[in-house]
Amino acid sequence: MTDFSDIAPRLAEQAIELPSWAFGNSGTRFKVFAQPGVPRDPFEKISDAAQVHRLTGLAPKVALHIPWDKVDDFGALARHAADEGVALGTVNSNTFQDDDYKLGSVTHRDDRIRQKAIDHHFECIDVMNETGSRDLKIWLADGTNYPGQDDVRGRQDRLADSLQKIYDRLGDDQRLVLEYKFFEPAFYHTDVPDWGTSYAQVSALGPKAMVCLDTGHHAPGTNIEFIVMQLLRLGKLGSFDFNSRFYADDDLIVGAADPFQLFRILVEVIRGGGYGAGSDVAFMLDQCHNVEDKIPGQIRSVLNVQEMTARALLVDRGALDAAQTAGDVLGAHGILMDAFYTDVRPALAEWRESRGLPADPMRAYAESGYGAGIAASRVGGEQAGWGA
Ligand code: LRH
Ligand code: MN
Ligand code: MN
Repeated sequence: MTDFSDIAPRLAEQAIELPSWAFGNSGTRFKVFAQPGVPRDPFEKISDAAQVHRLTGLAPKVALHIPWDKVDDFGALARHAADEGVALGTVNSNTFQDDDYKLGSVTHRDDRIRQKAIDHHFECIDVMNETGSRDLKIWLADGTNYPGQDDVRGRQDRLADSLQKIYDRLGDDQRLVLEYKFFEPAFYHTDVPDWGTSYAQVSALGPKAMVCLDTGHHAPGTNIEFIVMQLLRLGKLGSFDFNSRFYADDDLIVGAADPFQLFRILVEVIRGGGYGAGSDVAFMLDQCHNVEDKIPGQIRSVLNVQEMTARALLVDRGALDAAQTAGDVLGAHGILMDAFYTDVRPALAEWRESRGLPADPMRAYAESGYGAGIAASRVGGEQAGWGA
């Protein structure tokens, strides 16, 4: 087996982007439970995200969602982030909360509405120019509920045309990542339902367009690590939205529902060159913390990714290749499982301490008093949440 000391240097290459919306109030369509101390504006969301990075060293960037995180001065938001020791990351567009988009946004038959959706993406690129963000992430709620409701071919053609217009606005160092999802809010068909559709659309655009894989956006039982392998092989895996799910798009803490799946995904990421220095794959979280505390929820999440990354790095590649070449089915499987079953937590605690980080970031947060501080100071005012 590979030794922890062999992989330790590679752990320093890990960088996970936090979603600003994980820090706001969120819930289901049944109830949003308000939590004390929740940020009242994007500046406070960034401050909370910075706590996660301070205690783990794993989360140097925060992804924004427009218009949820709209501010008058994005330069000031970027400077605030820098003061807090983090940077602004991916900019997410939002064409799913406007009455005009009931029947579609960039796929809409009405040119006025379609142009409005394209213009929103231009506005997001303007934000990226101010924040220094590299990636524009597009997830579309576009789809239909009933067979015959619309011409799905025409929608696909308008999607291609709209994406081209958005793509043409990107700067040389900017990228577009197109996220797919197989259902919801539309239930009959979705215009970007799967990685194949996303791949076909971004391939037609050019080298600055990539696929975003949200782990919660697949049918149950889908072999997600195979998709990871294929997109890396094709050079088109732009980013992850990590979360975990039991049933649908649950947006629960990554690695909570199925740690073994997260391990298998990370094994393919590493195998395909998608991890660490020299890789352009963005590792984002896309989660909501409806009943648990938000900052510890994010700390737990990045630690889960780190633990599974360490285990995936521990796979003895040489021995695995030899077993696979020899046709040793159970031997090869056993080599993978040896890495998966290795408890890396004590070694990671030591590794953290050696870098001046708390051995146990969850406990360090609980003892820091930060949670009580924001609960006391952020009283009154409108609290920002998912969709606010
Ligand atoms: C859609 C999605 C997408 C959105 C986010 C809030 O389900 O995964 O990434 O931007 O949720
Ligand atoms: Mn997502
Ligand atoms: Mn989602």
